[in-house]
Amino acid sequence: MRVTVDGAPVDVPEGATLLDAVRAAGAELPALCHDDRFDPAGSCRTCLVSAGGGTAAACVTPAAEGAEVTTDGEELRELRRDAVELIVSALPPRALDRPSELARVCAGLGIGPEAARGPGGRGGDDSHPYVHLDRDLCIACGRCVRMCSDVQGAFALTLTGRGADTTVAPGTGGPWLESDCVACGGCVDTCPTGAVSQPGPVPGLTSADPRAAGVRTTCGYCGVGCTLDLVVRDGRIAAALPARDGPVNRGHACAKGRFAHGFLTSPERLTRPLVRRDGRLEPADWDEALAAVADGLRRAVDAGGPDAVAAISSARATNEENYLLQKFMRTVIGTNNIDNCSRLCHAPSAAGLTASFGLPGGTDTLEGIEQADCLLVVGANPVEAHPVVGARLLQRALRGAGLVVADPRAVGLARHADVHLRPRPGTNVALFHGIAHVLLAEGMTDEEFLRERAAGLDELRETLAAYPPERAAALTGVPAPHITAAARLYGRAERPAVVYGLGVTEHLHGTDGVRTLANLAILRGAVGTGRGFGINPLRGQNNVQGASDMGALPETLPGYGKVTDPGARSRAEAVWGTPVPGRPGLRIPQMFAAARAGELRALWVVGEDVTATDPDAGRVARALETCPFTVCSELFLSGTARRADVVLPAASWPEKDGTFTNFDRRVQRVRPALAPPGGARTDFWIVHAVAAALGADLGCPTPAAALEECGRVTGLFAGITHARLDEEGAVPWPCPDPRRPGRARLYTRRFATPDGRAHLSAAPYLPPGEQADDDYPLIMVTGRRLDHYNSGSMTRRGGNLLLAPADLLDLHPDDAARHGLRDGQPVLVESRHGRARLTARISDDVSPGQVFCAFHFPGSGVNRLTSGHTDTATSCPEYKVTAVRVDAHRTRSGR
Ligand SMILES: Nc1nc2c(c(=O)[nH]1)N[C@H]1C(S)=C(S)[C@@H](COP(=O)(O)OP(=O)(O)OC[C@H]3O[C@@H](n4cnc5c(=O)[nH]c(N)nc54)[C@H](O)[C@@H]3O)O[C@H]1N2
Ligand SMILES: Nc1nc2c(c(=O)[nH]1)N[C@H]1C(S)=C(S)[C@@H](COP(=O)(O)OP(=O)(O)OC[C@H]3O[C@@H](n4cnc5c(=O)[nH]c(N)nc54)[C@H](O)[C@@H]3O)O[C@H]1N2
Ligand code: SF4
Ligand code: FES
Ligand SMILES: [Mo]
Repeated sequence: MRVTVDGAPVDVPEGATLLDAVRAAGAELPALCHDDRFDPAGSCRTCLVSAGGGTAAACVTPAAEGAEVTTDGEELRELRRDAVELIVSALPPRALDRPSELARVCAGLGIGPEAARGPGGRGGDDSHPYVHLDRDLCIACGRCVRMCSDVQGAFALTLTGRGADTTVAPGTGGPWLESDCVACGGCVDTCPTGAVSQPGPVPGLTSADPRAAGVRTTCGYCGVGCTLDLVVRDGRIAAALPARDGPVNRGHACAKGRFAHGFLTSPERLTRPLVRRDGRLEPADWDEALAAVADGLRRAVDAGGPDAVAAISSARATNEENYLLQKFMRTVIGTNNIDNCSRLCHAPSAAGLTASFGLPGGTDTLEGIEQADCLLVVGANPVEAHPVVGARLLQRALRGAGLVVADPRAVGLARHADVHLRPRPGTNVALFHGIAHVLLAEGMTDEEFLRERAAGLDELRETLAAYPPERAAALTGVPAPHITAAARLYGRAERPAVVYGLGVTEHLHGTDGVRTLANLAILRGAVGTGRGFGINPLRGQNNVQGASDMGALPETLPGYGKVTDPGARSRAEAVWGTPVPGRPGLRIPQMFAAARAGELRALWVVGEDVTATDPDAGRVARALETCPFTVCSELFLSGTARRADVVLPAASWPEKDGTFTNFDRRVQRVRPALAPPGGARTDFWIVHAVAAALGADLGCPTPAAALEECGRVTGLFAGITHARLDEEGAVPWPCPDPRRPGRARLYTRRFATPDGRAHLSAAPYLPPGEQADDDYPLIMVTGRRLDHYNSGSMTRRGGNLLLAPADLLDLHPDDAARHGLRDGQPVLVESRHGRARLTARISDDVSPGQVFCAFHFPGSGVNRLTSGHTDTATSCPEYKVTAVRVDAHRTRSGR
């Protein structure tokens, strides 16, 4: 559509406003109550233009074909100046002292500090570690409130007071810290005056500020992959601004990526290698530490051959680092004993999605969510674990998409769900079969799709005969009418989307869970169509997709060629110039078992605190103690590092160069904003150095060269280079061709299975590995909380600790009463495997007979409770089902 701005023609898309047109024409216009991230309100009148013979607020006026807009002219300027002057007059003079959008607008209109004549003295709120409120600076534009409701969906803020005294405040009335604020930083980033701001050296800095120009990188916490601009002052991150053109996050972020950077400068950061001497870890220089590593690895190989050595690679580290470590293990040590924490979370997704569709990733791109008319969110809590995606899903539901949540707990999205299914933990397969049964019984399947593009319908139909809703209800505890209602919502939607998480995978039959969930998308023909969202796992760690893509897995090479496939091996061998072992290596649980059995003689753990996060921690600790030589590359002296013979100090994501691959397969750049502290080095440097200490040269001297080399091993990433990413921002794989875009949406023509069809699974429901009994009457589910990240090694070192100071055990009021437990009371939790100490939180977010806790404080010992049961197909631990008993924990004083 073409409009004219101050006499010059400009093209704008359908639905654009006059403000969009003005900006597209390169003209400046104040817009103090507006932000592109939410719909306009049109309340401040600072964006006045003339159009259609009158004066209009540009932000709320739709642009029409041929419209003529004027921004120039003394009269219009005067009107805008009056509007801004009126706003400014209520503020105290200091309001214009500091850089802010308001200050820039005033400068542009020639409004000086004398215009600010307000009395001030309205006070503020600095209870929160990351968000401070200075009421004197608030102009009640409502942007923070709308960011909070329309983007984040937290609804934590409101405007209170009358007339000129109106300011923002938490809706709960009390201090900000105790409000519903989730610390996404949205209010801080939109506030035009700095009234709501991040404390620190650059208060009031926002992503719209010309001062912002930070180092553009990708968040190193979760798999969403938010683009952040890191602004550094005095060697610290002063702000991590959410990039408005971030391909995934579009100007949004969460409490971790946005604010949780205190760990970087923690005095506990490892800055020198440590080597065990006479039983104690002592500081050493790099030469000594590397010699000790080389010596330990050599001895292990001498004593037990290459397969006596294993490495756990880090899903926190970059693609290039993972590529290098697996290359090191395969070509220098000569073993496939390499794995990563995908084993602990989405290995069943990789296996299940490959079996169903052909490739081990989600089927579509997050953008597909925008078209979905029904969301089926299963065993995932994105509001806490993938907040930027969670916020998008919530907005989609608030704007009318149907929402079915399947989770035993009342997670954040469940509050907005049309149907909340609460299966007993470990009964997903029965639930999915119940839904599938209804889809078939009520004719809600896509016959043509099933005929043309799917396989396995007859076998599935036979299995499903045994799962009418009533039987599924008996197995899962979900009332039959809820199962039917969910099936109808999903089954009648045009473009339904499935989003799922660890509540599907971390089970004894996790791979069956993934496959039988995929059945629903196949039955509906809602996958491989190129419209909608298909089925997508919310992968966890910042680079867990990438660690697996790069071949840090015992059974597959970079790009998922099987180590047992001579063709795949020879392709890698041609690039690496050395033979690649053909025997699959050990998976993480098998590594520990081999260590306990005396067969594993050296273990190198990179960036994973296995003593805190692997299940049945007592047995993990025993494995590390039995293993004759262990190395740990870490930021901190974690439980795993404390047990190691050599500890190597590593750099963290804001100190690294490389790439991460997010949950929807987008490869994005990671760029260093800071130097690692002291003698800490990147994992890339460390792997090279260890290889060199063994007399080997791994080639690919830079991360860019490593990614390029990986592209020669596998076509999946052949078209992706650092240079290309620097230009394009993000490129999804598969991307075999540097001149063509990657494929964000898979299978639009055929599935990647050998026969090109999507495969339905007829696996029956089988019960979980752990069962409650009289001794252990409660089922414990473990998972995540918003403010902490996994082992908590990073989020416990900084302001997030103030937001969530301890691991809590959620108990239903009935169970609390039965066990005589009060809210806030210390509680002893015991399972068949160990004991843990937590703090009781009484809440009906959990069902009776179930308890929930996170594992973010290793000291509380949650993973001493979890069992050694693992997914039968992939060895992913059954973290979601542990039988426990609880007891009031008596302290020494006897109270
Ligand atoms: N804040 C924060 N964010 C994180 C992380 C973190 O530690 N903290 N970790 C990251 C990582 S590594 C990962 S893998 C992701 C994980 O992200 P999610 O998969 O969303 O996380 P979880 O909380 O572990 O589990 C999801 C849900 O599964 C439910 N559930 C348990 N058992 C069952 C079941 O049998 N059936 C069904 N339908 N649901 C069940 C639980 O109640 C829980 O709400 O999060 C990532 N993001
Ligand atoms: N009970 C229970 N346990 C679980 C789960 C559950 O749901 N329930 N979920 C499981 C899942 S899904 C996962 S992914 C695992 C996660 O388990 P982990 O991978 O052990 O957890 P993280 O805290 O993410 O961090 C790993 C360690 O890496 C270090 N680190 C961070 N960045 C870097 C880096 O760049 N280089 C190096 N060398 N080190 C770095 C951190 O300091 C931290 O100690 O936990 C699993 N454990
Ligand atoms: S949603 Fe995930 S990627 Fe985005 S800022 Fe938060 S932790 Fe980082
Ligand atoms: S920005 Fe248009 S009325 Fe406020
Ligand atoms: Mo994970």
